[in-house]
Amino acid sequence: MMRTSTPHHLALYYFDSCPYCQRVLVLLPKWKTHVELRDILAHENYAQELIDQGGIDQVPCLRITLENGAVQWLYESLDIIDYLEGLEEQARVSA
Ligand SMILES: N[C@@H](CCC(=O)N[C@@H](CS)C(=O)NCC(=O)O)C(=O)O
Repeated sequence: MMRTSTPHHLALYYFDSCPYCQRVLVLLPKWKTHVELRDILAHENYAQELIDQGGIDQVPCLRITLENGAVQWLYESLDIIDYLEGLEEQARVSA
């Protein structure tokens, strides 16, 4: 298994009626990894930082803060799911 460095913080930019966001949202309860939810329709500042810092006005997007403070913006629902499943798997094997 490819090892992913453990993130310090995760935040999902989303809105409820987005079907691609729902793909990710429905899986979150079954995972131990904590993901902060950032609704871009409820909070304009989240929408703004997604565009300004992430670079693309598209949800879902996972903002990954690494232990060293570096920030990565991961777009595409299936890539986000793959990433989070990888973290879960890693947590399981190292438990
Ligand atoms: N292939 C993307 C599609 C995401 C997508 O189309 N999201 C819509 C909301 S449902 C969006 O943000 N559209 C705005 C845009 O693409 O500019 C995924 O699977 O995450």
